[in-house]
Amino acid sequence: MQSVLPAALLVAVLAAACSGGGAATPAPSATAAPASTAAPASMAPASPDASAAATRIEVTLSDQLRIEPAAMTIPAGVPVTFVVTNKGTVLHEFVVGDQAVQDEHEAEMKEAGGMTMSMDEPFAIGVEAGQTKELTMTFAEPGTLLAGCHVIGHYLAGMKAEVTVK
Ligand SMILES: [Cu+2]
Repeated sequence: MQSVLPAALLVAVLAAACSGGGAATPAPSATAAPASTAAPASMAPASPDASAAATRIEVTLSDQLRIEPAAMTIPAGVPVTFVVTNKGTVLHEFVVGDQAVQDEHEAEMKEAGGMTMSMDEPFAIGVEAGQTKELTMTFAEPGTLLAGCHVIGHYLAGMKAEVTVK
């Protein structure tokens, strides 16, 4: 009796091991398939570097209340880093978003009595005079956006740029 149970267990274990092994074999090959699709994915570490280089955009802010370039085109679906330099002598902002975002931020700045942002947001940075800061964003969809500075009076004076995502 005692030997029967272990034997039955052994058979069960063997059966399980067999069927399990059979099932497990497709499993590694199934993970091997993603692994071979991971070959493009393992190329991905290289392509972020390449695309990161390709999607760094140098931007300058100036006391002439201009954002240069005034029009920029960036790719959708990959991280884009704006390298923003304030060449002026006062603080400027770089706020990226559609018209609604710009209007909202303009209103916030007015409400705050012209107090500049104390902290950066995922879509906006304040850049002190003479400094360079980076803002990295990924735009899921093609479209036309704006970049603007909302230090009081700047946006209305034309401190904005067109950002085309495609
Ligand atoms: Cu400004």
